[in-house]
Order: sequence, then C-alpha cells, then structure tokens
Amino acid sequence: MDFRYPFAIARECLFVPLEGPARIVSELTSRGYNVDREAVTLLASADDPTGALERVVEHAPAGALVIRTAHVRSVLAGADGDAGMGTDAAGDPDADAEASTGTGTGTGLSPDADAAFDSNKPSPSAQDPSVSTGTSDPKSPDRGARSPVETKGSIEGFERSIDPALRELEIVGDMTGQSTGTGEYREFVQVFRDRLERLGSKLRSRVNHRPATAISSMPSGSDVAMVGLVNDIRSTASGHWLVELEDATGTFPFLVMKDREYASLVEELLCDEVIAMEGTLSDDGGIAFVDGMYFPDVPRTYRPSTADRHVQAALISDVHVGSQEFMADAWNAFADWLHTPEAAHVEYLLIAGDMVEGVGVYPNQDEELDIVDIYEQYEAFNEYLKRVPGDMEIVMIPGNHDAVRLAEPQPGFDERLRGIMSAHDPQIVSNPSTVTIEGVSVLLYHGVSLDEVIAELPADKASYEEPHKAMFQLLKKRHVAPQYGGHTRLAPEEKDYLAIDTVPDIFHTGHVHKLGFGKYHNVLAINSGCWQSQTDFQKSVNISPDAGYAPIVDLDTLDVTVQKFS
Ligand code: D5M
Ligand code: FE
Ligand code: ZN
Repeated sequence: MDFRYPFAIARECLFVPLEGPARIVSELTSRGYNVDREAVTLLASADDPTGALERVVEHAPAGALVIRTAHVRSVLAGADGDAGMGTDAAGDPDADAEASTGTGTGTGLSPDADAAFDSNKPSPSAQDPSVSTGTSDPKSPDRGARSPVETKGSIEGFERSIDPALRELEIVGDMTGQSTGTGEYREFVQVFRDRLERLGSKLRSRVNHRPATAISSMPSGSDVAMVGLVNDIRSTASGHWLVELEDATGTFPFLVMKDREYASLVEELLCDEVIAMEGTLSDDGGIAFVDGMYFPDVPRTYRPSTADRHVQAALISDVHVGSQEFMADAWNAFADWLHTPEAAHVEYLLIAGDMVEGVGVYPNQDEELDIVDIYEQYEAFNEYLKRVPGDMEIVMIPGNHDAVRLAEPQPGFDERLRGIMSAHDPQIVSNPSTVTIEGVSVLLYHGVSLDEVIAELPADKASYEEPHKAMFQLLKKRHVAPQYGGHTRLAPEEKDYLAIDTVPDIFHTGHVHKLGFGKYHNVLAINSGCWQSQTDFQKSVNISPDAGYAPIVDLDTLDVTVQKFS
C-alpha cells in the first residue's frame, strides 16, 4: 500500500497559515527560539500572523534565545527594533510587570486552586472534594518538632500496619525496552498508520465509512462518511471551517458550516487526531457538507473498576529536586503526614514525572539550580523518597526534566538511575504507562502535550486554571499527545504507544504545575500540582503554580481529597 501521509501531515499542519498558537511556537522552536507565552498570543492575534512572525524573526538580534513580548509588540507596532529581546527575563519590562500579578505559593489555598476544585461540578464524586488542610499543617502540634529520623515509621506511638499480601499491582503498559525506533521515514509512516488503525477501529462501527479515494469518485449528493487523521483545519472567508481528513488512500475535504452545532467541535480539533465525519457531497462532488462528527471517545456509560477494600493512593508529580525552588519543607511535611494515622490507608505513591530539575532543560535554568550535577540531583531525590513510609508501593515515570530521551514515549530510567533511585524499591516505568492497582487501572502520563492542548483550544475547553479539562480532551481523542510537531516530540515507532487503547479508570498527569481534577464519562482525571515554587520563567509568563498539594484518591470509591503541605 502506498501510505503517503506522515510528512504531509507534519508539513500541512505546521506550515498552513499560522493562525494557531501551537503552530507559532513550533515554527519558532524549529528556528531555534523559545518564546514567551504572551508573545505567542500577540502573534496569533496579529492581522497577518505569518508575516508578523517573519518580521519578528528577521529582527531578532544575533544570539537571542527567547522571543520576548516587548519585541513582538514593537514589531507589531511597526517598529523594527529589538526591544525586549534577550536571553533572560530581566530584559523584558512586560515580564517584570506581569510578575507582580502572580499569586506565589505558600499562602494557603490559592484562588487558582479553589478554581480548580470548584470546576469539578460535573463529577458526582468529585463534586464535593474535601480539601483538608488542618491535619497537614506543618505547624500543628501533631507534627511538632520531630527530627527526620523520629518521623520514620512511628508517630507518637502510631505504627503503620500494612499487609503487603493484600496488595495487587500489575504493570500493564510499560514500553521500556520495546522502543525500537531508529528515526527512519518508514517508522513515521508506521506510527501514524498504527494510530489510524487502532483509533479508527473505535469509529468504524459507528459510521458507514469509505476510503478518501472512493469518496472522491462518488456522485454528487451522495451521503458519505470517512475515518481519518485531521490533516488540515482552516477557516474560509465566510467563517465556515474546512477540515481535511487523511487516510491510507488520500485526503478529502469536509466543510463545517458556521451555524451548525459541529462548528463548536471544530474548535476542539487538533492536527493528527483521528475522527470520523459524515456529510453530503456537493454538486461537483469535490467537498462534503458535514452533518455528523465523531471522536473515538470514552463511552458515556463507562463504569470504572474500584478496589475491594478501603485503600488510598497519593498522586503527585513535578518534585523538581535540585531546583532552588524545590520546597523541601513541604515535601518533608507530606512525608511526615504519610506516617500519621490519617494516612494509614495511603499505600500507593504514584509520581508522574519531573523527579528532579535536570540540567539544561530550559535556557538560563542553571541560574536557578541548587544542585548542578544530574546524578547528585537523583541522589538527593532518593534521600527525600526515603522519608516516606518504607511499606509504600511506589510507581514512577519520567518527565521532560528527567534524564531520559525527550521524545515520547519516554522509556523508564536507565540502570544507573534505577540504582540511584532505589529507596523502597519503586516500580520505574515508561511515560506513558498503565498500572493496575487493586483492580483500578491508572494511566500515568507526564503531560507535555497539555501545554499544546491549552494553547490551541478555547479557554472554556482547556486552560491552566482547569488542567483536568485539557485531560478530558485527551480522553475524548483517546491519545495522550495527538498533535505532532509542536511542544511534544514523538518518537517514530512500529506502534503508536501514545494512543489510549483501553479506557483507564484514573488518568494521572502533571507537568503544568497546576492542581485540578474531575470526571470525564466516569474516568477520574487528576493533574497533580508540583513541589517547586514559582521559577523566574514562570514569573515572566505569569504562571502561579499549585505547589505542595497531594491529591489522595480512595481506590474503593475514586473520591479525591487534597492534602496541603505548604
Ligand atoms: O513546566 C512547567 C510549566 O511551565 C509547563 O506548563 C511548561 C511551562 N514552562 C516552564 N518553563 C518553560 C520555558 N522555559 N519555556 C516554555 N515553557 C515553560 P516544567 O517542564 O514541568 O518545568
Ligand atoms: Fe515539571
Ligand atoms: Zn514537565
């Protein structure tokens, strides 16, 4: 079969008119620049984003690493100077101005966190999450002035009594060692072919689909349907949407009229995701007018499995040990709390990536490093891990700050790092991975694609304030990183390991450093916050992280409580 589309997909989706923020980011990163978030927004809303981007790049001073907001402003205003360009945040007056609006950390439940909790209305069991802060107050008498050594194993005479025989933990999806990709063209073809096969199979029974080439030769007025990858999305001069789908035989354009209900679904589309469309062929047969649109999705009737006994899991991520902003006190308060009677049922600890701050992850990151050697960062992380009860079952995956390849799927840590992170003998698996804990399947994914989903979709569908809504979109698309070629790097493989084949009971991500959770068709989506207070970069782009929270899930009910330690 002549399977032609992979590079066509990348190219079409990256180089069509630059209306989308993710496209602007990927265009700039492909030219070697990082970019402020507000600069992206400004470019995206310019009259001629493509031309503006070209001018911004043309006037970027030699050696600049970051495209700054002020520079974009000056270019858009017609000035071609290099104001605001630079290699650090200090050069950007806008960045400094924005910094004062950040809420920072350690001041109790931030408004951001409240917003995240309030937004869980659709979920019956997450509707009233009890945000418990009292017992976890580091200053509470219970916590007292114990030395680190005393806290381990025993709190005021309390001993955790855990029966490991009751535990069941099965690793069902770990691609460590299975990644065979060598970066050849054929593998890019294969990974997209596999994506279309596997996600398409969830749609083919729902529509009377035909291949693109067959649709092209059907008579005008025919009812048609196609299952394909989204190859291109553009708006027409009259405000309608043209969505081009691609399958193994070719492409076909579908027109979504602006006044139809499907128009709002077009806002949710990302390049390279798999969908089905139904429509009626135009008079010349060259286009179909859409009257049906389907996502692989999670069935509304999905019933998650639950544990047979009362047992809990702490879901965390983004520890960032080695950063000057790593919140050791909050972490220690969390570890201490795990030794208290209140946490007696917390037997599992799931960590969704960014154990350490890493080295050279972002420009100028070294200025904020507390520990500059990567292995020493993992040694220090391991010391912090030792503080949690030794009877806990720990599962961890890598993130974009960790010392594994960036392209997803990321294999679990190598032998040397496993040797270092040996406290309590954790299960170290790939990003993403699925583990089944006492019957409850948990999909762990670090979450780099969330930045992209949030950049591309309207704020009511995905935002940093409600990161779980971006996760809902990934569940709906049944893929953890649908869009190829932006922030998310995809490793070419025989198989698309990033497709969500089987619906998980819990979907756990991190990365955006915001706490939010809710249910999507009964699947619990949790984005854990972080253990790192606001960095200079986050200040410059006005991200105020939710730092020092531990969401705790009852595995028997999938109810969530949040413990706060900062
Ligand atoms: O990223 C935490 C969040 O902050 C995530 O939403 C990405 C964003 N972030 C942080 N630093 C940068 C830079 N330098 N460029 C772009 N985006 C950034 P994490 O990767 O977990 O630190
Ligand atoms: Fe992180
Ligand atoms: Zn991250």
